[in-house]
Amino acid sequence: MRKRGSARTTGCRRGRAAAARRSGLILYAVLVILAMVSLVAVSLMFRVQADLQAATAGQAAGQAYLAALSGIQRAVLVLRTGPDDPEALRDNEAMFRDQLVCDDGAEQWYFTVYAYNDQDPGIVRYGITDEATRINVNNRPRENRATLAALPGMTDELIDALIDYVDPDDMPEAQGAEAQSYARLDHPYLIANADLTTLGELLLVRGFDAPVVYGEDANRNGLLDPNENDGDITFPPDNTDGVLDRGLAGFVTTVTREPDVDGEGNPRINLNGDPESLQNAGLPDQALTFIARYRMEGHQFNDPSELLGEEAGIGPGQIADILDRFTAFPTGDLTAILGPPAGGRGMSVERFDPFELDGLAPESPAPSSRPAQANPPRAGRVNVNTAPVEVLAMVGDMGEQAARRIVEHRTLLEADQARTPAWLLTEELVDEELFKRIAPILTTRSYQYRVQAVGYGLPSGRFCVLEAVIDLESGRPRVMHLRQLTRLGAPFALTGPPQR
Ligand SMILES: [Ca+2]
Ligand SMILES: [Ca+2]
Ligand SMILES: [Ca+2]
Ligand SMILES: [Ca+2]
Repeated sequence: MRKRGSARTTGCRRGRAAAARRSGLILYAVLVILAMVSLVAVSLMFRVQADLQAATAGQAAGQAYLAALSGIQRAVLVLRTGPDDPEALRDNEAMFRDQLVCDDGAEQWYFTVYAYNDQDPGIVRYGITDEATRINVNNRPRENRATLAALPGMTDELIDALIDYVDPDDMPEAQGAEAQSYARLDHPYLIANADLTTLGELLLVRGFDAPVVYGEDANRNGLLDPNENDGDITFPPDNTDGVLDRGLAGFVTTVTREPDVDGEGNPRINLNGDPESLQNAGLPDQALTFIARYRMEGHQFNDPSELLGEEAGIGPGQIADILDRFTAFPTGDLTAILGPPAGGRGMSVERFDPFELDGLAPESPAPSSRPAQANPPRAGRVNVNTAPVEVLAMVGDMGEQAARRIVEHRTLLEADQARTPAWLLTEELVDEELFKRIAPILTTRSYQYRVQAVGYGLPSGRFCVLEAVIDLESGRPRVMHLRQLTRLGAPFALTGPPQR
């Protein structure tokens, strides 16, 4: 009995031990499963958190972009309401500085529109930049060589390379470089053979490197930052003279152009164009004779200011009207009319007599029967009514003295006088010779404006920097370029409006 009983007890013990082993196994399995589940949960949690962070960051970047875009929109608004009020555009804290866009509960979003301040280079101004206060490198670089040569850091070699980059031919200038030279580079590329569209495109022209184009202003904020005045210790290289070298970017543009129309909005008459419209333009006999002779000799006019002088009988008193109503751009079909160039055989009055000089009767000009055709837009000129001394001094290399006289005198002008650059001559600020040199590079109109805007959030400090060019040529402000400069860093400390 005992034996059977003890056998039963042993059997029971065995059963209990097996059950304990089983439940130990189950516990172990449950623990493993629990560990795995919590691992999955933790990794899922990390992922959700990362996604959330990414979404928040993306949203903040988007908000900063939109805040900066609001700054560009504000500039459009100011241009629409008052393009003729230079102070509203130049430095206007009430419209452009630390403007609140929205408060989303977590962040307050602002924008500031800023520009280089030529009157106090230590601080920015809160305004936009009239691009016609700069020299357009696309404006006939071959003819306007003297102006380009006056730019900082410019050399003959650079000018030749620039001419070749923009001219349509494949003939290199003396020190220039055409497509063949670029094809031989380690990393060859095609060149535009057309106008530069942006300042940055200058970097593609042989010899134009970042120090030439952007000077010491590596972050392009128009301010002298510590790394821009410490020599070679930190990027960029600089000369530690305490003055910001802005490179060509401080003086040059690629975006200016204007409709080639007179004060009343009619297309100007081309001195190289259709003889009939010239004949009917009410020019004095002597001027018509001069134009006819000049063109029969195979020349083309570069600018209507060439009529100034005894030969054409146009004096300072008439030049304002001439500059307003006339223009001079090359005409393709003129060569066809003229035949071979000057000195070539076959040039005769019989073959080309645009003005029928004998039968000319300017007293009773017959109205032109043809509808006026639009001229191509005139490539960027410098606005003599708005450009600073340092830029005017480079125009035709006129020098600082003449430029200073002009800038000092222009505040005294009547609105009507300021319509054409003729006032430089009538107010006796420049002589005839200098006038003829600078007139082809001067205008009295501005159509394009550059805007730099930073959008930023507080307290995060997240920001976005945008640069835009706004064009008024069509009558309505239009954004013609928009570029992100965020990767260059915040242009200055972004602290929000001063506490009141
Ligand atoms: Ca060429
Ligand atoms: Ca800087
Ligand atoms: Ca440096
Ligand atoms: Ca310097």
